[in-house]
Amino acid sequence: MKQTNLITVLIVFGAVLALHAGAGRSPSSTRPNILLIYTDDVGYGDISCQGATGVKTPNIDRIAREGLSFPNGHCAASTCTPSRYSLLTGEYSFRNDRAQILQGDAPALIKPGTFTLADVMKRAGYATGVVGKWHLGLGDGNLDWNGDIKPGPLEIGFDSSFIIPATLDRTPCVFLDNHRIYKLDPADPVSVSYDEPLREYPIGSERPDLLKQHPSHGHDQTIVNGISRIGYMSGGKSALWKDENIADVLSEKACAFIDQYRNEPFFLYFASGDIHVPRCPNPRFRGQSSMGLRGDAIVQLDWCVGQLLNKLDELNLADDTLVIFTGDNGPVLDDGYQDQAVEKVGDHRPNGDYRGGKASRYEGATRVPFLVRWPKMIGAGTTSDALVVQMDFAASFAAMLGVRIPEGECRDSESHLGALLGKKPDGRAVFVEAGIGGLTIIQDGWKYIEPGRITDWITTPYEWKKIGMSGELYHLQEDPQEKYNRADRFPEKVESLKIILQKVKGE
Ligand code: NG6
Ligand code: CA
Repeated sequence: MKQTNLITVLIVFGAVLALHAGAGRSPSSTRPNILLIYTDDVGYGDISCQGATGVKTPNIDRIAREGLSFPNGHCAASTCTPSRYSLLTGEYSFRNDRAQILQGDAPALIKPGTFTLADVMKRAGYATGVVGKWHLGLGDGNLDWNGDIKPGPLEIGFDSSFIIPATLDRTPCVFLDNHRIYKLDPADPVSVSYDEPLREYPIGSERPDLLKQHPSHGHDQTIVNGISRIGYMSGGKSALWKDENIADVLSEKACAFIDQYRNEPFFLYFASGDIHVPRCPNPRFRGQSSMGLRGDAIVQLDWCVGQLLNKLDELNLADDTLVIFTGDNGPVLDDGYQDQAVEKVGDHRPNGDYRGGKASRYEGATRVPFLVRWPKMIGAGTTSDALVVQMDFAASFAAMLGVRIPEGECRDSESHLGALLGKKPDGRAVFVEAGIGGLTIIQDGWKYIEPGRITDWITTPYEWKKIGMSGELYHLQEDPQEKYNRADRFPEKVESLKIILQKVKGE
């Protein structure tokens, strides 16, 4: 861990640290609960407080109105698994070759013994929980889905977990309650395969007549709930999820966690399945946006956020809870199902004014909604231009809570607590982002995209172009939309950013 500016943070938050020594178990103005609401594929412009036109998000907007918005807030990567890897480990995903979009039967990516964001919170005495999408692999390579499914979240710092193993579009389509499949009948064991077809349930490519939502690319294997997925599965009939009810189940579990730990500080990582494909919101949200299923899934997500905020209000915990609303990567329209996301987007701009989205390396890939509310510490309705990144939560919360991160762990996480709480105007100086096709480095408003393929489409199949040997260079303040590649005009800038990138990589 690098502790840049730790001294300043200590001065600003001296009181926090001093008071911490005498803090008791209950949440307080020095040890707030942390509710991290993490979305899937929600773009910068997909929320109404950031310009959405096709959908209204009053509950998400409430976080912004009562808290702090970071227009320059980033996830670490342009797809799910590497972003979540960096969020939890405080380490760049390029340091681990396996940190790529995982199948549903992939072994655990984060090995037990790794010190994670959840460990930071646990070491500070918090109750830690995860509810929602995992997508970081499970088991040690020899997984029996009908026994104890581990290692997983419980082996890397979470006290409790209720998760979707991979993503909504991948088998197995069941929830895991701690180590076990939720509602599994032992007489009907689950098998999962990503190679050999399992034929107990129909397969999308063979029985398209059974589908209620058709794929546009891939997604034609086992059919569960009228939707064909990536991967095969058999068994577990009593445990299969119904897509329309997932948001209800997850928000209920999250609220139950908050209820249970109302009297002690808690850390809840709530990873919503929305708005990843297949978009299949509950019928009560249908038609609530002008954008069809993709917009209606945003309405559902907003409803979930409302459930959580209401729960905090009901328990009188809002003042002592730091709520973060952010997500794993930029937006995509068609992502493999014919859900009319492209046809119905209208003038709504999922990536705001930025270029690119999911899978890209332009700003739309990682510049995601990033809102923070903590009424006792943060001014309502404020905005900060600081470059803040999710990978820094580990070191920042460790600094806030007086937790020492073991040597060599969370190695890329920097404490920027002052920036995250709106007390300091500057955040990170240097940040490296992982996209499909290569890396990108940001420093002092300059951005260098290394050679490799890149897309600025926000619909699949992506159209890729090749970035030549000199890479691409943009000045984000002057050209936030990345229209003018300045690599040829400023070769010395390109060189200096390349050198910093090599240093970060350890080359
Ligand atoms: C892609 C899938 C896409 C989505 C993505 C992962 C196809 C054609 N596309 O390979 O549908 O699952 O992986 O999304 O299969 S993520 O948000 O979890 O990274
Ligand atoms: Ca995602």
